[in-house]
This record gives sequence, C-alpha cells and structure tokens, in this order.
Amino acid sequence: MSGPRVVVLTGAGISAESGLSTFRDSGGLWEGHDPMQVATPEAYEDDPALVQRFYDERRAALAHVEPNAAHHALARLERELGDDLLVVTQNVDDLHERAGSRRVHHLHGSLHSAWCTACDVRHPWTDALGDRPPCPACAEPELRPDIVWFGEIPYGMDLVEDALDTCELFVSIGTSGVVYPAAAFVLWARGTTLELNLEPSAGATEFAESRHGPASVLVPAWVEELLG
Ligand code: BJW
Repeated sequence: MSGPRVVVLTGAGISAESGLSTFRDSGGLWEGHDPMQVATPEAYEDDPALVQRFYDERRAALAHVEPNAAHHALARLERELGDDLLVVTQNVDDLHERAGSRRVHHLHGSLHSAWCTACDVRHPWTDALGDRPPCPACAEPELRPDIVWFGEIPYGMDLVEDALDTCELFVSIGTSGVVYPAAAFVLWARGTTLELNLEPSAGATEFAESRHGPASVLVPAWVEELLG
C-alpha cells in the first residue's frame, strides 16, 4: 500500500498571523491561568465551567478570523498533489479546511466537535458548551470539548505512523516541538525533513533543514519551490 509522499505537520504558529494565540509565545494568561494548565483532564475535573469557558471563547473567536497565506499555500499544494499530501495538524481550529484543504487530520481534536462522556458519541458542534446543552443522542448534559488533553491519546496515530513510515518528505510548520508524540514525528519520518518556524524549535537540530521566519512568507515560498 502506498501512502502520501509528503506529510506536513502544523502547529499553532501557522494560525498566529490569522490572529489566534499560540500556546507558548503569548506569555499571557487566560483569566489568570496558564492555558497549558487549563487544557488538561485534571482542570476539567476540578472546574468544568472554567475549561468550557476557555473552549467556548476560542470556538467563538473562529468566527472572526480567516485563513492566512500559509493555509492557502497548503491548500494549493493539495490541489496539485492530491493523495500525495497529508496535513496532520495539532490545531483545533478549522483554518486549513476553510482555506480549501480536505486531507487534514486533526491529531488533537477539533473545536467544532463535542464528545458526550455519557454515551461516547461525538457530534459536529458550533455553539457554546458551557451552558450544558443535552447530548443530541442520549439527552444527558455531559458534552465536553472533543479535544485531546495531556495524558489522552491523540487521534489516528496508526494513520499518522503509516504515513510517516512511507513519506519522502516531512515538513513541520509553526510548532514548538515540545509536545509529544508530534515532537517525535521528525524522528519517525522515513524521508527527508524540513522545519519552517519563526525561530528554531526544541527539535530543530533533528531536521535536515530549518528555515526561520513567518509562516505566511515561508510556506508559500516553499510550496512554490516544490511545485517548480
Ligand atoms: C510561528 C509564528 C509564525 C509563532 N510563523 N511560526 C515526558 C516526556 C515526553 C512526553 C511526555 C512526558 N510527560 C508527558 C508526556 C506526554 C505529553 C507531553 O508531550 N508532555 C510534554 C509537555 C512534555 N503528551 C501527551 O500527553 C499527549 N498524549 C500522549 O502522549 O499519549 C500517549 C500516546 C501517544 C501516542 C500513541 C499512544 C499513546 C497528548 C498531548 C495533547 C496536547 N494538547 C494540547 C491542548 C489541546 C488542544 C487545544 O486546546 O488547542 O494541544 S497542548 C498544546 O500544545 C496544544 C497544541 O496542539 C500543542 C502543541 O503546541 P504548538 O502547536 O507547538 O504551539 P506552541 O505555542 O507551543 O508553539 C508555537 C510555535 O509557532 C513556536 O515555535 C513559535 O515560534 C512558532 N510561531 N508565530 C511561524 N507567524
């Protein structure tokens, strides 16, 4: 079985120029909390309303942002490569899809999905969850954001491992390289490797090549170069 020739991993940095905060660059707190402490099962257990508010605000913010030149360049690449491109994103926004990408795998879930912890069914979701709406399947008010928090298993790891095992080129865009398993993809990728990031990531030395600058400049230039 043949997999995609090119695997692209994206992180929060690709959406930064669209106006969405990254996790580790903002230096800011959300309602006085470190976002990394809010995005955990423990935080949800301790204070579900707080965690729901964090995700409700981020879901609502999606209505006010647009994909940038980097998302559009990857959509262009998909139009040229078809099944030979797989985008694996750690982002929970929908900016790749809104730029036109269709072969996108959301490793850490999606703001537009809700997961019922009572009946284990997932639902497409665009509204707030903080007011505890009933699950459309079982009516229990137990919907949580369908997001992969620390200690939970990222989605579709088999698919990603297979793609990394057969790809000719792995490109990492806008991610700090500190969260696993995504941080290890550069080590698992069989092909050559390239990092496109604002600054060297934690794993920069593992890449065959690194280019540094804003994604809105680096990604369109790389796509142009690849397509010749
Ligand atoms: C730009 C830019 C511009 C800015 N242009 N660039 C000890 C050792 C090793 C591992 C572990 C360990 N202890 C625990 C673990 C595992 C743990 C982990 O990695 N912890 C580390 C903190 C140490 N991982 C997990 O628990 C994961 N699960 C797991 O491992 O399960 C076991 C398993 C795996 C595989 C198979 C079977 C079993 C789950 C991780 C879940 C991560 N969840 C979050 C929050 C939920 C989503 C959300 O709310 O949005 O996902 S955490 C957060 O970090 C979020 C992100 O997707 C993720 C990565 O962040 P990202 O995208 O890299 O953003 P930033 O902000 O860190 O970086 C932005 C970068 O962009 C920077 O470099 C900037 O320079 C750059 N940039 N502007 C280009 N304009």
